[in-house]
Amino acid sequence: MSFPKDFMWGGATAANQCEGGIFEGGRGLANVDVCPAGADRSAVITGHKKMLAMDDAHTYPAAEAVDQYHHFREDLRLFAEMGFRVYRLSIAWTRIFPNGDEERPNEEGLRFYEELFQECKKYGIQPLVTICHFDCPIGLIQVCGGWRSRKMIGYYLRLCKVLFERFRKYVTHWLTFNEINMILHAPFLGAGLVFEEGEDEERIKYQAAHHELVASALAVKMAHEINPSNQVGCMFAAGSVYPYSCRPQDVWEALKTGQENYFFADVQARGAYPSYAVRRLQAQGIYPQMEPDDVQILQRYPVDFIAFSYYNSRCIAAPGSTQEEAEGNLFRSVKNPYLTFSDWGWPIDPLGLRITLNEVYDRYQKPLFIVENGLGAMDQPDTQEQIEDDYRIAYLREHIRAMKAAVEEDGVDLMGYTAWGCVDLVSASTGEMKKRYGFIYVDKQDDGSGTLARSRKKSFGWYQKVIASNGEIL
Ligand code: BGP
Repeated sequence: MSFPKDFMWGGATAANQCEGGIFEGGRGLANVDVCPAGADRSAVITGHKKMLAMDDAHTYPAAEAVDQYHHFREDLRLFAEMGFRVYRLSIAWTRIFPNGDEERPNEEGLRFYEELFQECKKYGIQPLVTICHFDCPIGLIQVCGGWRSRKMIGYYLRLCKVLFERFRKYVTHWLTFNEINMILHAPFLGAGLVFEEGEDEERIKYQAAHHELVASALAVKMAHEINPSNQVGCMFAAGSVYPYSCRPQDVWEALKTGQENYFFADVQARGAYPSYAVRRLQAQGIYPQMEPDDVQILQRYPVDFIAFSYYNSRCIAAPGSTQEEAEGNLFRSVKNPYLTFSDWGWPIDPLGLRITLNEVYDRYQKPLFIVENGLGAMDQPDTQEQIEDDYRIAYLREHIRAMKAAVEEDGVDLMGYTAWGCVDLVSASTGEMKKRYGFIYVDKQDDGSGTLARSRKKSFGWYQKVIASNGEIL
């Protein structure tokens, strides 16, 4: 009774948060490039401030990020030293199709990822590829308004076809969209949506979500046709929703919030809109427009496995409650009095991971994959230039313990675990560098200074032992 021998231990990153090099290799501009650091970031990522180009008044942390574009060999060497069996990364769409609507892909972009995958292969590290991690070409936002348009399905599938064919011999594990449910909370990141004054935002978000869901199902179909060994997962931001109290109104509100969160994976895993969503979207007059074949497409091509990120649970009270609001992964919730919080106010709830694993497994009965988990914290090098990140070790240890219990004691079928931001990278919600998750420190600061040099934190050696012992030594 322990983790399966082939349990996939590793780490996860996203192109826009680590690659940089946004003007290199023929790459085009993407939504993620124009999300500034600072006060305007929130309005931009939620689609309320239109920013489709860079200006001089803002700084754009994705432009250089931690320059993995030029450091990937070094990063992979360090991942291999930690014993990674899997590395989750994403493709920058505009490296492959700079504008999004080209007929032919950009060879230089393909070559970059090919070299990266060759490097993975050299170390026996399996890539787990997120096809779209908060990534939408600016060209497509200009041409058709991002995922509000059904045309996006065709552009996305063009990208998928190129990836599945070109990287057939390197990649067999794919995720269609990162945190697909984030479209409801950060629609510019999730779907390239920018709202005009007076638009019905909910209707547009659910229409865009429908397009992504159809695209995701068709990507599953295509992946299996091109290589029967391909396994494709959905990916959503998980975290069980607790009622603030046992008052039925709180319980009901928590259940509804949970359903809103599960809606996407319900469609991707079970192949149909759940009845609660049909009724509520119809009642609000925002049920998406569908083509006649859509129902069948969703039904025929469900995902093979369920991937999710877990940072924290959420706590919900009935409307009208005066409970204090909590921070956390772009979701609204109230402060859970039984938990402690990170420096960014995110709740810390390891048992919540076990609860979430059980809940998700009960719901879908498909293999699960934790593809993000970790602690965003400020790291200060000590006088010897070492980073003693015991707080990160403590967080990860408790979460891995909870995951172990779910596997060993509850029988959850779990494929693997990739810790988020295994090498320091730019924060998605805040654009900061100082919110660090890595086992590997990168000398890059919020003001853009730093040598980009990599160094091992204390957690590096700790995680190395965790992997070497297959989760027995924590
Ligand atoms: C998820 C995203 C990641 C990542 C992570 C941590 O929502 O999939 O891209 O960044 O959260 O969040 P943050 O960077 O805001 O700390």
